[in-house]
Amino acid sequence: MTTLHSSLGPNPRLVRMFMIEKGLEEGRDFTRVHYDIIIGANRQDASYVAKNPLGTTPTLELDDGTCLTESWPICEYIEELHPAPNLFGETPVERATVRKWARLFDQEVVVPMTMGFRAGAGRPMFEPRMAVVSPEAGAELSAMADDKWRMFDGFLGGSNHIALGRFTFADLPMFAFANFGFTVGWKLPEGTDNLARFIDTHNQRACASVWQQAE
Ligand SMILES: N[C@@H](CCC(=O)N[C@@H](CS)C(=O)NCC(=O)O)C(=O)O
Repeated sequence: MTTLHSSLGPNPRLVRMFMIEKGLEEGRDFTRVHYDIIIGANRQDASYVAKNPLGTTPTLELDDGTCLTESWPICEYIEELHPAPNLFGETPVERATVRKWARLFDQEVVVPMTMGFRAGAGRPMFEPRMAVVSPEAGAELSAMADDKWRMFDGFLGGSNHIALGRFTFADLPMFAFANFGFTVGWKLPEGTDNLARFIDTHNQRACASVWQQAE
């Protein structure tokens, strides 16, 4: 059976949310292996690093042993196998639109937010395992990420969907990284009422349950 190698954190949880949205059930459609990333179990397990040389989660291991990594391409793979409900767009233009928003969010928010976290509150966990910028640079990156959260608040406006006016993949990274932030003491930047409403709305979805489960 397909195995999702997973852990705490926004990236594996993004894939788990996507699977729930696709109606895939743990135990029936895939198995899940959990790694304790707080203690670095993911990077100490040689058999896991053989599947994903970066040692990060998630990895989707297929029946034939192929290991897919990177949360977004894993979701696109799942979309191809399970086209309904459609979450990446029905037409080339729709797909380009969904990918545009996801890429913009990845580059403008996810990169500075995660680098800022690793240099700040996450430093004891990450410094032993990867290059981390100085605390001062980390604070600047976190402030840059907050500015870009404000930009996304503006893009959302009165909608609860960043792309296509309906629920798509592009909503999930925003929801996942906000929830990740909340678990590590981050708060929505001032003046992001649209984002607050967006999060409240998506908290009602079944997939939000991954943020309420102890792991
Ligand atoms: N770009 C990757 C990021 C993967 C990643 O950084 N995963 C985190 C969990 S959210 C992780 O494994 N952290 C523990 C570590 O780096 O040791 C993706 O989209 O899947």
